Amino acid sequence: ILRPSNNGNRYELTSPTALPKAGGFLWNQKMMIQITCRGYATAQFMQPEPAKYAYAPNIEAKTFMQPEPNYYAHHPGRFVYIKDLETGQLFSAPHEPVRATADRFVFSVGKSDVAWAVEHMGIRVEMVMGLPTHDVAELWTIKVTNISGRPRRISVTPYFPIGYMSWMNQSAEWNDDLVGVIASCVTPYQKATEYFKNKHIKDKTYFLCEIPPDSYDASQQAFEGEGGLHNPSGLQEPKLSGSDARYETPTAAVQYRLALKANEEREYRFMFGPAYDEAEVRTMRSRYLSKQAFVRTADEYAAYMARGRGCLRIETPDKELDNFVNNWLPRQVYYHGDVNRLTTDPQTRNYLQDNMGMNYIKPDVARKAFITALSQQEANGAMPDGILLAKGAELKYINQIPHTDHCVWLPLTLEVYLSETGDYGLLKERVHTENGDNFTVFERFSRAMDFLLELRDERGLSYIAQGDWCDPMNMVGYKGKGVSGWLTVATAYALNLWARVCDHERATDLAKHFRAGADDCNAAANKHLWDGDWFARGITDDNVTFGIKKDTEGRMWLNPQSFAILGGAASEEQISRILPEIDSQLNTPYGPVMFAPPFTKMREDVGRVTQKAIGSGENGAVYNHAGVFYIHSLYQLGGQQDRAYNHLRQLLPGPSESDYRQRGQLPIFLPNYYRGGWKEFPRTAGRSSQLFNTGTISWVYRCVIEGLCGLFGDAQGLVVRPQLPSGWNAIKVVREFRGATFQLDIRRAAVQDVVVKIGDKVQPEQRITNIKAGAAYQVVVLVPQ
Ligand code: CEZ
Repeated sequence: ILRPSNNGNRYELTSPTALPKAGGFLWNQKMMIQITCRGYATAQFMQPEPAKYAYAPNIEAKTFMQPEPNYYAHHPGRFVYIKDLETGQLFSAPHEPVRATADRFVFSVGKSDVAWAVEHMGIRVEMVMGLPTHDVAELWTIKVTNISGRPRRISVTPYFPIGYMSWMNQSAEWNDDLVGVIASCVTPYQKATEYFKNKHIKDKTYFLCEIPPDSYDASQQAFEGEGGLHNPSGLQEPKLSGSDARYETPTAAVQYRLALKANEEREYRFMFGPAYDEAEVRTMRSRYLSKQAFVRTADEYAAYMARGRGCLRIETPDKELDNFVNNWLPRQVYYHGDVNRLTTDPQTRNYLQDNMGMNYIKPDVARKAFITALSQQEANGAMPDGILLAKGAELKYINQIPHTDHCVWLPLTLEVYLSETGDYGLLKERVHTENGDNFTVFERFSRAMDFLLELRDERGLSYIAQGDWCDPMNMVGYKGKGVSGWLTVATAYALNLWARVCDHERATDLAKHFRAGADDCNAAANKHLWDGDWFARGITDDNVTFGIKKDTEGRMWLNPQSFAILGGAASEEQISRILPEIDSQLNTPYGPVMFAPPFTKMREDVGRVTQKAIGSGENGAVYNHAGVFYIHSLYQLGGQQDRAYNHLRQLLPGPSESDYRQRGQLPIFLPNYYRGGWKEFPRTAGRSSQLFNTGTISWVYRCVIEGLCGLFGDAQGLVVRPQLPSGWNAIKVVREFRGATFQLDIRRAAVQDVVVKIGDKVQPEQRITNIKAGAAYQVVVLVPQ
């Protein structure tokens, strides 16, 4: 049902029912579209807040991108009906709305387009969707071929529902001049002030045809009629009715009636998107809607995607992993760094981590992100809950809830910037904030670290307020006293990392100060949170320690363990107790769950995380972001290559067919979670959230590059310290680093410790120094058996 094609550049799914929610996604800096194998689509564009041009049939709540989307018959989608005019038989491509069983079905996701080939009733339908690089629009090619070996009379009816645009004003009509359906609305609002903002937004949706159709419908009701979407009334007539929509739900259905000889084919092009006015529609049409323009645009878009190809190529015994790492992982990292999840106020921790991944693709972008983030630092050194990226942007949704962890992410993500670029000059830049202060980056980091030190109670534990990394853990500390065990040990990790930078900058006293602070956090964690075999998750406002042995729900949590390893709270002896507990309490075939057992009812001193469905989201899912922190901690620890690789591999769907079916997702991205509840609800365990917005992704790239391949930079050069799983004898790696290319042949040999050779020359240390930009290095790396 599933296979890579075109050298791993595409993935093909040959059933519309085996993984019904599986899909692909395309984006540019202004828009994103996620489309399923069955043709359901969710598109958003920035103006500058996320907006839609194809809507649900009823009023949709405006919210952030949700996991596990549900699809239903009238969900927005892109479809084409094919009707045999002699027999009256009907099917639709890709699969919805008719849901006929096709003779052949191929859903093919590429990096820069999404395509289908569907054959049924002797007709082949090929659909391809692409995007421009700089504009908001979908470019569709629909090709129909008569493969029945005899002459046929058919109708071809693309159907792009527009949905319920607005309760104030919505309409649609055919426009002869523009050759398409133009739908118009007024974005609903009530405050007079909003009028002046809304005035400039794109309230039109267009569906344009390169070739004028024989008939059309612009009213959903007229098209669908009594027949329903399986057999719309409009298709039961000789032609579509030419309807308009007057404060009625708009749609775009256009029909071509064809007589095709055997093997004859027809190719059509369409455009779908938002516009401010008809003049803009006209401009878009002339810019894109032709064969030449489609070809040119596809090339440009492919070049845009190629700029996100990343810095690593691997050849290992695990072909599926290779495929993912070489083709799809950097693409998803690029998506995050390039568009910031299509929000104007990304959560600070997300913004920093998404940009962490960008260090491996375009370090300049990451550099700028530090400056942008720090320019919004508060006067007391705290980082805000979200970073405002557009003029007039506001903190929304979760960013209105006070979280206490944002400063932690500064040194964690800076570590990668410095190791990739060696650009310590960043630390000397001055950054001005609106509150009038003007400190260097270095000073700002120190202030943020001091803020974390301040943010602790008399025991030395970090306050949690209404959340830390875990957004919905909102009631542990809402009365002002509760503390986070995770944040306490994560603070130690951040302080230790920052102390190293202080060393490099010869700020010895500061280094000492921050190390002492880290030791203090770790001591407090050990005194108050060590439960004998693992660290507790926190202590509530009412002084109840949780995430401990005597808890029947939320007994053991993953994050405090990973960060206790990373930040030094856990001694070797403690680690030797923690790891087997993670194996036995948290691991599942789909990866470790974020905690176990999941909560079955509200715990008012922990918060709404306990109200989420069992095994979904933060309530004990295989929450990949938490999983990859653990993987990172294993690679940092060393000597844990098998555990680390095993968990790394679990992040990815497949390669067995049953695993693909269970997860329900193509191995072209990592979702934010897979369902947990492995013991409670095995039927749904492992199911993908399908949400490709996730902080996981930059850490996974980091773990592959720095952990598995062991190739990370420091002030002197490129350190080489691979951590191959014990089942592997050799791998080949191409790594781009500081402008040079390294071709590494890494294999086991009778050596005591890693040996690095360039050509025949054994290097004095496990590091390549004096790197020349533009040079290519052939490196042989011998690792112990
Ligand atoms: O949001 C993510 C956040 O973007 O949840 C992570 C957090 O670290 C990320 O910064 C863990 O909590 O209930 C909620 O509010 C959820 O927390 C979600 O918002 C979650 C979403 O599923 C979006 O990815």
